[in-house]
Amino acid sequence: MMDDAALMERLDVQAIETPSWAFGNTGTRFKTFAQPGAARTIWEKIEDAAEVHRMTGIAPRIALHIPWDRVDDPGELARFAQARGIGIGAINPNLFQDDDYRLGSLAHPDARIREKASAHLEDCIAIMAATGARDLSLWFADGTNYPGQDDFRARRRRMREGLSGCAARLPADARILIEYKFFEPAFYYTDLADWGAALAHARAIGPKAQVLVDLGHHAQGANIESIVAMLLDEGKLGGFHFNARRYADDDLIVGSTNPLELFLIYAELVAAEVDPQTRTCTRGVSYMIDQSFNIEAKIEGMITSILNCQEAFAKALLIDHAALAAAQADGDVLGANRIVMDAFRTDVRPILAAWRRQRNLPEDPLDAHRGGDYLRAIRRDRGTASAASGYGD
Ligand code: PSV
Ligand code: MN
Ligand code: MN
Repeated sequence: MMDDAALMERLDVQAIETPSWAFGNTGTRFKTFAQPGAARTIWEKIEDAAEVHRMTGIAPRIALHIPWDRVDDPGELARFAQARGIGIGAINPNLFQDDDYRLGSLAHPDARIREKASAHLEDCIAIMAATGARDLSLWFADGTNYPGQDDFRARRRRMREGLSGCAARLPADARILIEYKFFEPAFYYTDLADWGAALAHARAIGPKAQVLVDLGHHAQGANIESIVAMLLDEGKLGGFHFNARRYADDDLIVGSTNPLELFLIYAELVAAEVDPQTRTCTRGVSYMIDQSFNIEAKIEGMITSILNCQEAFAKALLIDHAALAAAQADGDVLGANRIVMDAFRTDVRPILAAWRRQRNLPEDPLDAHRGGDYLRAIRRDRGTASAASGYGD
């Protein structure tokens, strides 16, 4: 069992990226509700991400989506972020909102469209090189809607070729994270529908490719923590997109409806660190939020998400692994379960408050933000920008 001092030290290493797209006026395809003070530009999104980091101490990078984020001079952007205490996180190319991508991007039947998609990936790689970003986070809308529309194996080979070419162009120490999603926007067949499809590509490509797990991208009831354990064991877990889902790809606040799932995921990460066979596999894992806030206050939503991750991690650190191994070896079904659930049920809020106090962070980040000068200033200075017509616009 971990004592308080050791727990606090472990909490220091946690870092979660915030996504630029959560700070602007994004919503659903039905309606986007504009909010006073919502960020209008990438510069303002960086300012907001810096506020989240100031309040929580564990959100030191902002992930970008290209070209939702207009990046004319990536070096300048990185310096702007650095001056505000944060760095540039994963670069997310957008290969799904161009008329040319009607039949896909890297898996498109027409070589000219595949080349266009690869050229966009190269542009994103240039942004990585200029900003020091380590991860190129790849999600594809590629798929088909009807049987016979295209050839599964041919599409898979085109996807493999495109991904391999992309990985080969990465800067040293950078990697592609291959994100899967079981449906949408294609409904009959999705080129990267599950961890198996992503893992097969990542293994074939080698050390520069890993798998990204987005919590919203699985069928109802899927055991995501076991997928995490398996990918760690394969040395192929690259990162997370945290959110909460009930029906589809809901992108709601992580831990709001799925606190146990989030805890069990962190429990697998902690367990893999305790295990000498997988210890090194946990080191490179990236943690990111992939959410958008429509009816809730955006910066508050992000602070809440980050704090939910911190709480889940702290609880996972409390699991008594020696006792758990003994109960498992004894076949003590409910004894083992109780050890895990005891950690989940522990109220870690006092120790997290103490952790913040010791690090000169606000003891209650949400209250501090609500009552702070930053929120007042952005509401006053930014006004209410007109809401975009769709997600991410
Ligand atoms: C797709 O549903 C996804 O999860 C991908 O990560 C995109 O880049 C992101 O959402 C956009 O919010
Ligand atoms: Mn995602
Ligand atoms: Mn998603």
